[in-house]
Formats: sequence, C-alpha cells, structure tokens
Amino acid sequence: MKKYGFLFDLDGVLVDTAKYHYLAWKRLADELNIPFDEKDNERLKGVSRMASLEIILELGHREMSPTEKETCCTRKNQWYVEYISRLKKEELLPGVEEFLRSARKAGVGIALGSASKNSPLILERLGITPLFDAIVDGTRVHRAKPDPEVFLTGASDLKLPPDHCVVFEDAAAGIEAAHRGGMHAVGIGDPEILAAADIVLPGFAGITVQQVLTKLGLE
Ligand code: B16
Ligand code: MG
Repeated sequence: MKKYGFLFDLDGVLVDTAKYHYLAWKRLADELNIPFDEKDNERLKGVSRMASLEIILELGHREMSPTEKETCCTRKNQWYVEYISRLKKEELLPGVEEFLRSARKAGVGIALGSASKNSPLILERLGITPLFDAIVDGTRVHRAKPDPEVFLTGASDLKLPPDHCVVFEDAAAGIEAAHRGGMHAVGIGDPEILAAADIVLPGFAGITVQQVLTKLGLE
C-alpha cells in the first residue's frame, strides 16, 4: 500500500464539542442580552473564536471595541475550558478510536487539522493524543478554512504530498479547504451539506480503512 495520511477535523468528526461551545456562547449572549439559540450556533461550527463572537454581535446588531471583543472571547473560553475539562473518553464519537487505531496499524500517518486552540486539551481528555503523528490547531494557523493552510501544514508535518492525504470533515468549508489543498475529502455527516465531498459517511462506526481508500478509488 502507498503511504497515506489521514487528517481529521476535531469538532463534529472525532467529538461533538459544539454543544459545549454553545453553552459557553449562550452564557455570554445572555449576559449581553443578545438572543441566541441552537440554530444560530450552527453558524459557529468550524469558525474561529473571534469570528464566532462577531456573528453573535451581528445577530444582536451590536458593536464592540477590539479590547471589549478580546475580553468577551476570554470569558467565553474560560467557561468552555471548564466544560471540556470534564470531557470523558465515552464522548468520542462511535467508531473513532477503532478507526484511528486501525489506520495507524495500516501505516497511515495521522494528523489533526482543527481551528480550535483547545485541541491539545480535548485530545488529552479523550485519551487519544498518542494516536496522532501531528497536531495542527488554531495556535498554528493564521487563515481559517476554507483556506487550506491547516491541512497543508498537516501534510507537511506528515511529510506527505497533498494527493496522498485524505481529510475527514463535517463542515462544507473544511471540504473546500481539502480540495483547495489538492487533497481527497471525506464528509462526515449530512450528504446534502457535504455535497462537494468525494464521499460522505455517516460516521466511523463499522468503517474500515480499506473501505475508505477503495471508495475514494485510491487502492
Ligand atoms: P476554540 P473544528 C472549531 O473546531 C469549532 O467547530 C468552532 O465552533 C470553534 O469556534 C473553533 O473550533 C475555535 O475553537 O475557541 O476552542 O479555539 O471544527 O475546527 O475542530
Ligand atoms: Mg468541525
């Protein structure tokens, strides 16, 4: 088998942290008297912390100085970190650990490609840090998806050319980022939202590495 790299988004692919982001943003929005519900929260998925706050301010037709924005982001993150500090291994999405372990066994390079600056803490809480050869998170990238920077950095860490890399993503912007980086893209979730992906899977339960490579026409 050729040497391949698998690059995983975090939120929505390995674990559902969106519910904790929601609780923390909701607390902030309530303090600011801005109406914010779970439907609004969908717009924040895969988006950076500051860009998320800007969406919330837009929903409330509010403006803030850069310093006030920084303060709000810090407060939200303190609450978010409290929630994820209590994350349990059981919150890994179904089939994820088995899939990561079998990919490693097959000699596939494994990288994380996430916008979250809290990625190392989340992987640690889930007990899967040692399964990764490279971790690219929001502290290492400057351009958000759909810019391919996060995945190109991962491919470079794995020392693999982009066309040997497969990205697993739950957000349309992440699928676009994979393609713009010259990589294969597997959508995890809703086939309608992820129509641009090369293939779409409902999740990792019962999925083998060979099945993914075959469906992508790679092996
Ligand atoms: P943080 P992903 C993203 O994770 C989340 O989907 C998004 O809601 C969040 O705002 C972003 O990380 C930044 O997270 O505030 O922890 O740095 O989907 O790119 O794994
Ligand atoms: Mg995601």
